[in-house]
Amino acid sequence: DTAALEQDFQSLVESESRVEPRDWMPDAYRATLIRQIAQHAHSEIIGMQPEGVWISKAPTLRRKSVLLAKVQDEAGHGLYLYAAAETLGVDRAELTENLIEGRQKYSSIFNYPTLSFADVGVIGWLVDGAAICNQVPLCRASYGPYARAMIRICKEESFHQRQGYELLMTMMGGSRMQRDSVQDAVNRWWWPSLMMFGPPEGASPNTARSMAWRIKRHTNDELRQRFVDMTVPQADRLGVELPDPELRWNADRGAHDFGTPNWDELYEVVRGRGPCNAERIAHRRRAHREGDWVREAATAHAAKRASGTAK
Ligand code: FAQ
Repeated sequence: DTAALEQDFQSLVESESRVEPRDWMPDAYRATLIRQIAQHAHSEIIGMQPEGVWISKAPTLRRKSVLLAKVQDEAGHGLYLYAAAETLGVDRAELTENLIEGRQKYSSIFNYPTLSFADVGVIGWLVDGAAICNQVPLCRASYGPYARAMIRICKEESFHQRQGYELLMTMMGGSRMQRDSVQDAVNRWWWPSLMMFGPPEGASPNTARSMAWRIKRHTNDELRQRFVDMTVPQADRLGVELPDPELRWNADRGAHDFGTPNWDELYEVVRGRGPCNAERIAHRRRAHREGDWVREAATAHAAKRASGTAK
């Protein structure tokens, strides 16, 4: 019966065994994974837009090729993740429809505009830095296909984070205008980066169950704290200020105290009312419709091959 199956399933995840696609799993576990993996995949795909607009405006050929490679990696991450979601019985076409019809979420962070080239560096440093903090524990998620996708993604995110930091180091060694533009980008991206980790304890309905299932390993607040502690020395080294007057080392806790993000802003952005939500979805919808003919041609070609009539 289901209760016994659930019991066995819980023992399996608690023994740190991986759950594989053909194994029995509770419906709610499957639904939670589809939700999280789909949101994650959509984030990677929508996440190509803020930086993508700077590819044609990059200041040198070197910066252009690095940025192009990074944005292509994000497309690849989206594809690994859609493939992982497909092992749970959904298909990518359906997930894409859910995204462009606004039925599924993607990370709040990609609804902010990129106003200068310094934003490219700050996204690499802070946004990829936050993504790494959140995703390294997901390499041990109980669902095998998701955990394995995460290992590869985290390696690439580390490169992304370093390219951002290196770009900012270069700009901080440049003119006054360049340094100011880095500080301005840090001021705009700091709080939204903290919000990426999700709502705080008490306002995060999924955490307890996802932790019991060993999908998540830490609460949103624990990972946010880890990110702050990791980032403060990097900011010092870079010579930028993090825009939080309450940020200070707390020797008793062995961690930094910091201010409270504006949670109302996070909820507004998640509900679709952030600065760029409409633009991001409109762009994605247009790109998808413009690709209709490619999908039709590929499907027709596959059918011809299957029937042996392809040249
Ligand atoms: N934005 O109960 P919880 C990247 C939603 S990194 C939007 O705490 P959970 C790399 C949440 O989904 C970014 N929605 O939920 C890159 C839930 O929605 P529901 C993507 C948010 O799942 C870098 C509700 O609020 N990374 O793309 C946000 O336990 C640079 C309640 O929240 C991932 O997706 C938010 N910030 O924890 C690409 C990592 N926070 O139930 C390009 C995998 C929460 O209504 C350039 N995901 N929500 O459907 C996770 O680790 C988790 O899903 C969390 C949320 C931590 C995001």
